[in-house]
Amino acid sequence: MRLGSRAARARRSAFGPSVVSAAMSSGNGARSDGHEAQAHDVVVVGAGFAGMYMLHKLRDLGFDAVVVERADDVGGTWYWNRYPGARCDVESMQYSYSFDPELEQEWEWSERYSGQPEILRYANHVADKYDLRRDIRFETTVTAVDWDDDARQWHLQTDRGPYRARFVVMATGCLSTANVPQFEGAETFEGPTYHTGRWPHEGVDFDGKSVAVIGTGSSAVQAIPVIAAECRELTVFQRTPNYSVPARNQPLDPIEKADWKANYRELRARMVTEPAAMVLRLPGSEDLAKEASDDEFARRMEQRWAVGGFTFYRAYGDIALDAESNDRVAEFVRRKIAEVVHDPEVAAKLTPHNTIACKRPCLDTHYYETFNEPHVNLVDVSATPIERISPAGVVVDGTEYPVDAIVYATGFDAMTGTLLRMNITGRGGVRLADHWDAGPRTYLGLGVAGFPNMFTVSGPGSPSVLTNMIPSIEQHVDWIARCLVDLRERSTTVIEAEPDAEAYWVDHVNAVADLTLYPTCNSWYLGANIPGKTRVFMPLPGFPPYVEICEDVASDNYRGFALA
Ligand code: NA7
Repeated sequence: MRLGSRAARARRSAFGPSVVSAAMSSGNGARSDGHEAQAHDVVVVGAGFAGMYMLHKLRDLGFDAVVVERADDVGGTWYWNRYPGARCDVESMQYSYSFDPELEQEWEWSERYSGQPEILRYANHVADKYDLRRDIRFETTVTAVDWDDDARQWHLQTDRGPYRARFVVMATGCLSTANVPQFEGAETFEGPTYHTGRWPHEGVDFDGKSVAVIGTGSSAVQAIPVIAAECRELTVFQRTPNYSVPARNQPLDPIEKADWKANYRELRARMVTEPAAMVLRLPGSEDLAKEASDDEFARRMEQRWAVGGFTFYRAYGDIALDAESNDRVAEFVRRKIAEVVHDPEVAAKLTPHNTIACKRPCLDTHYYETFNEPHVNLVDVSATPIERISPAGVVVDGTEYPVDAIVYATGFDAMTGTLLRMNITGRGGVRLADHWDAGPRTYLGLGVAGFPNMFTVSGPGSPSVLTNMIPSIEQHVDWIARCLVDLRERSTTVIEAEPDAEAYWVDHVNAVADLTLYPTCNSWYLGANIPGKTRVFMPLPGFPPYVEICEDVASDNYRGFALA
């Protein structure tokens, strides 16, 4: 009954026949190659967790929506990042959708933190349960997105034909464009190469092989112990040492799982009152680390180290704010590295000296311990960068390290990379790449001035990557859906961020970031990992105040957006 009525509603355009028929009759629907553009109320780009929920929500509300996705199945991040050891750093009972209590109750997570295969199975389960695939066009890559001011709609070009829509929702993920450094001679390497974010679905076997891993970020920290266990010899090329805290992964305690399931509503409500949209195993403290006595500090940090996970970083309220407190916590981790790693020279190389947690914090399972293995080597490339890749291996400072395979754990062009590669052109032919020349500019991380009817999910300027992504995604999708319903009810067809509101928001995000220690090191949050990328802190710290502002803006007739 419910499905039937939804299908019936979905058959017509939620904005009436005007979108489709006007566009068709304007002649804009036909491509020169004769392909007729598919017309929809909304085209969603990306079928990860954001795109899947957006589609489900839009269909439920009676909109005619379609998703285009470059992969051949759902899952987004969890479709692509299949590297050995890939695992979510957010605990599994919290890294899941909250929108349907039935889904919450029926799905069984097996570990404290879910591995990639289990999360991908969950994504597939969601796609099956809500019959999402019928409105997802797989293996379809968007090549251009142009706003048509006369027809008040977007034209999307894809490698599988054109689309038209009143609205576009960019559910393209924050870490979806791989960063592969352009090492001289890379193409001459005779063995296989892999990027962690574009890992093949099958056929990777490191048994008996000598493997290079380039990079020591979150992905490498997860992959290195697992690859080391598989291969004959592992050589890690490290440019910047990283702080990592034990994850303490383990099978999920059935009592804990039952407790979450019995109290999901209350716990979900609590999650969204937390700065990173997740409930920690030990409550965050507002105490100041620099004021704690030595005994108290040691007791508290040891306790959090033993519990594992992000709770470590909330031991004190000023870790992300005060350099002295931050260094006290950093020193605690440095001492742990020295305790764990047997060879003092290796320990020294693995020891970071920058601000802790200003790069994306890593959680691990036996990361530092892995460097005690006799077949694991560490090459410091901080002072002497990788010179080139030879047919046989990696060359640093004139020394060739021969390997059978190279793993690039070199990260992503985060938050803006995928959006900019889509060739988006807004009002007056302005390119998004030009509008964002000095760094991304958004209003609330949801809209961009000059780019009407385009929404970004967890875009730059929103808390996104500083939070548990699924609640952040749900908050954005719910906001966008509410907005589209409000526009439909008011027969409003265009919504666009006002330049002043956008400018105010960019300043606000910078001002909040400047209160923290985040801008003090070269992280992908700042775009500092991509040569030539403008250095701007992209996400907004603090989930609860952000949610409040979004609610307030919507309730105040979408303050800061122009409605036409
Ligand atoms: P990251 O955190 O950006 O890590 C990339 C790593 O690659 C990092 O250690 C970089 O060193 C290193 N890197 C990048 N370019 C080079 C070159 N040219 N030479 C040597 N080393 C290099 O990406 P991840 O995939 O690990 O993490 C992203 C995840 O964060 C995401 O999947 C979420 O799980 C959270 P650097 O520090 O820049 O000196």
